[in-house]
Amino acid sequence: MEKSALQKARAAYQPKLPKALQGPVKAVEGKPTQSVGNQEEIKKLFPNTYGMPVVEFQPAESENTQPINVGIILSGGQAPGGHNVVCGLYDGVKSLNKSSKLYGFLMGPGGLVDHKYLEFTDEYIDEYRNTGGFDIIGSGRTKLEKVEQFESGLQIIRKLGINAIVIIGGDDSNTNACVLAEYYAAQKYGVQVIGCPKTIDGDLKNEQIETSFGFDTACKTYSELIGNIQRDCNSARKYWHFIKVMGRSASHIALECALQCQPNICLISEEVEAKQMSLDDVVEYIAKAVAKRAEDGNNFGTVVIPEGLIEFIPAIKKLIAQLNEVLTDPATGEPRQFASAEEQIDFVLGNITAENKAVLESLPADVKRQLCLDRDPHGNVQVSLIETEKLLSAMVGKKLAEWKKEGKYVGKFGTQHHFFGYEGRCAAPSNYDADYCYSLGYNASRLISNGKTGYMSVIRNTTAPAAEWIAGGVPITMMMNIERRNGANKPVIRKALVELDGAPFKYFAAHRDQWARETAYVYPGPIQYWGPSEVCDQCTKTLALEQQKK
Ligand code: FBP
Repeated sequence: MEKSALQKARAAYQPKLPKALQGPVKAVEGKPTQSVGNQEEIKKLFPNTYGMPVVEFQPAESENTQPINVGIILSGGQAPGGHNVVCGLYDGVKSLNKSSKLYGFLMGPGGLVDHKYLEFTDEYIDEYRNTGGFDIIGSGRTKLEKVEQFESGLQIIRKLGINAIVIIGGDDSNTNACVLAEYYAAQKYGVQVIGCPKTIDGDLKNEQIETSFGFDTACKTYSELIGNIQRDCNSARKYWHFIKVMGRSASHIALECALQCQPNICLISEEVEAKQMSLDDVVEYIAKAVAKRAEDGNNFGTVVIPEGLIEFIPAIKKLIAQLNEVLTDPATGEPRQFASAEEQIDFVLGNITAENKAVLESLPADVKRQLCLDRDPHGNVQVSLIETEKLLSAMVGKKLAEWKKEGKYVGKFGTQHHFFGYEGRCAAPSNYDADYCYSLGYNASRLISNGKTGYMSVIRNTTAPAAEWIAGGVPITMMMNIERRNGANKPVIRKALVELDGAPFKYFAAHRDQWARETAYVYPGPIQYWGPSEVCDQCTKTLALEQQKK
């Protein structure tokens, strides 16, 4: 594989490990744990993996050095640092015993079910150290939830003599990891399952998990791009840039980019919902800011939009909830099958309330179509396919034209549109993500050698220097509650949305009026890998603000 100069230099970077993982470890166990909600139901569903203690690793004189064979799976959307989790796990199992083996299942959870895999070697692993992407083994969104899949996976697990499976994924994939761990434990198969918190969206975090990996690098990449646009915007002074950023339902990415770049406007879906804002309220909020800046002679600006916004507008949220029910076959709990998109849309229109139908009909044709069509395998509306940035800018343009007719001064309104998502998911990991991911992978090897299953690999205290990071594991059941998904109540990991009383949002809310009127742009520039620590080793502003209060 040909390498760029940066890749070559970066390959030599040795990611940092917490002090506790630099030699033999012992597992120190806390008290029994409880799930975040619906304790009785979760306990019943996970009798073998419920209530286990939180584990923290501490340096020890010696440790269990039996060889272990591990299989790893990359699940869902790419996130910078995934390769380093694999490298950390590889180095971790080899450091226990040279004859340990690491297998990679290809193209996501489907690789386990279909027995598609490779065995990692030193040469293979070395090609991928500190690189972005998931191409080391590929990723996929196959949902691992059926007994047939677990049993099919077991055949290859037995054939390869695998002791444990590590699943690198977001909340949905880790929920599935927990179900798999419970199943293998209940069957007494002796196969351990460990999860790893991945997603650029930043919505897999809680009291125990400070951040999901990839969020740092993805936000820094988007912020570089937004900063570049802001500089262009401030140079030409003729466009309003509507910039949608990924993040699925949660607005963490939008908020972090706003904290880094200080755009004129940033919408936060969670606030839109809390304030019960309609689509028209959102449009009016933007249009007012545009008109105010026009009064100052500033016919330009930036608007950052979280991709899941549409799902949080209360009327649309209600509509989506009913669409999800209608699109699920109650007999099987599986998505209904249709011969064509048109047939699916007709079925939907014939089976929703008049109120929801009116909301659906009020939306532009392409948005309407996307809401009615298939969900991803985990039942999520594919919000990245909805062009909210274009929808909003068209509606703002219309509103301004109406105001102009009424004699108000609204200035000129020229627009540009951007969607930043795929641009950031495979970026070369920042030092933070390179170190964090390597530690998560290495740490997973110690959870396995200590006999744990149904745990998520966890590294905490990450705003401190890496040597002081705390390594350990958290039972996945601890993060679970029951939620309505695809027309049924399911045990799932609770998704972390932006907290309106949290420090990052409060900081943003305290400054946004000033940023809206003035041109207070910050241009963060590209991620730096070498140089002064204050340039190269900073975590996200979200994490820094969240940890400050503690
Ligand atoms: P995960 O939740 O699997 O980490 O994926 C994150 C994400 O990048 C979202 O931000 C986005 O909505 C979605 O994936 C896009 O999915 P796809 O890669 O299938 O187009």
